[in-house]
Amino acid sequence: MKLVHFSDVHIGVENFSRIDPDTGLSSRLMDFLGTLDEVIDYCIDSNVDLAIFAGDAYKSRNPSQTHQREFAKRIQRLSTAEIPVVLVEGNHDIPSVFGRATSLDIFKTLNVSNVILGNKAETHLVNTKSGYIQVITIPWARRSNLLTRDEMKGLSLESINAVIQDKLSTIISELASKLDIAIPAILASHVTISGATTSSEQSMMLGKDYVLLTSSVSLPIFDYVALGHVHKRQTINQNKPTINYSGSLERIDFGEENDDKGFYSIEIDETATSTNRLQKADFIKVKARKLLTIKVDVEPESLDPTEQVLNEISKHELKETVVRLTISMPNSYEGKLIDSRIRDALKPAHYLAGISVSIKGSERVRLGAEYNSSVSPMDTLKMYLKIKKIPKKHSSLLIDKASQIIENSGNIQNAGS
Ligand SMILES: [Mn+2]
Repeated sequence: MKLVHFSDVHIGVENFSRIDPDTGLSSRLMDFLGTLDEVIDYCIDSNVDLAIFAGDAYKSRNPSQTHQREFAKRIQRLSTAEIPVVLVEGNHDIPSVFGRATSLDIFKTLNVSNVILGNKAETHLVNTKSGYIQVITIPWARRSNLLTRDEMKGLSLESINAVIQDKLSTIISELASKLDIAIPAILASHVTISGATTSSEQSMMLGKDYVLLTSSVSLPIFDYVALGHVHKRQTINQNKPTINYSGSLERIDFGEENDDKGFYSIEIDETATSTNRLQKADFIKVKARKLLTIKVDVEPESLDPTEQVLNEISKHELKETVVRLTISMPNSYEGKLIDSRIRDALKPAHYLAGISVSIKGSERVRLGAEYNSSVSPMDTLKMYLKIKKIPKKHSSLLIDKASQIIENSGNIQNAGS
């Protein structure tokens, strides 16, 4: 039995984007759809028995119609190829307001064949070409689903998280205890597991998540545990059950510059006994957009700092990359860099994320369009005002005004972690 495990597609992340002149769409949307296509192509070409999507289809809880259409197109391809696909809801798929539809609900509403919606903690018995498999889905937990308002009263966020962790662990072990040991079983969840490592800049995640212990999910009845939410792909547990985060399909910020992106191809021997069904869990790389930091340390004896920077740039293949340049140099070279020549040399890149120059320990930031996607507009403004040495009474007035404008412009920031 062959399975594919992927997650964190995040359609709608459009940082480092150009507008594609042919389609009018953001080039980064094409990137995100392109890597998702690689997953779907693989599923169809290898005729897999089951695809597991471990959550976070979109960036926003309110994805645009275009984003929804493009995701649905790809799920439809699996459906038409008669490959069952389990869609586990992630935190980005679930609205914060109780009662509102999630962005994946539509597949259930339309009763799309071969699509199994993992919108609650339950066991699905999936009939595949190679026989039955049991899939326990544990979507991202809305607090209000696990705790009543009374239970939450007076509790700190930490205590609420502790209750959620407890309840989820109990739910998983109860569901697991009812599994049929004669049939392959996997757990698919969108969740943070303690011990998972994140990339250094994790702009899509915030620190307020509940966290499950590895022991809550590493139950021996599972042949494989397919996780989503953490964008860095990793193996949490090597032994039975193998527990993997497949990670996001695209790089979202420079913290992921050196991370491989892709999905897992799983092979389960459905005829083996429960103790050794898992045959293979191979990570398959996709062609995610490359992010590249070029660092130049201008030496005190350098004759021409611009030449040294250009020389360093020339060592890199810039085509198709999102590039950022960081230069550090002694203060004797201040004002000696020829900006236009440097920018010309960086032109072949898909996108210039920014140029920063630091002089003898003091940071001079030239604000590129998106020097660092994890820095919020407010922080960028504060940085700018500081660099420009704007007097405090003026800068606080500007910050006030800016925050009003940002608030009024609505939901331009991440819809959530
Ligand atoms: Mn997530």
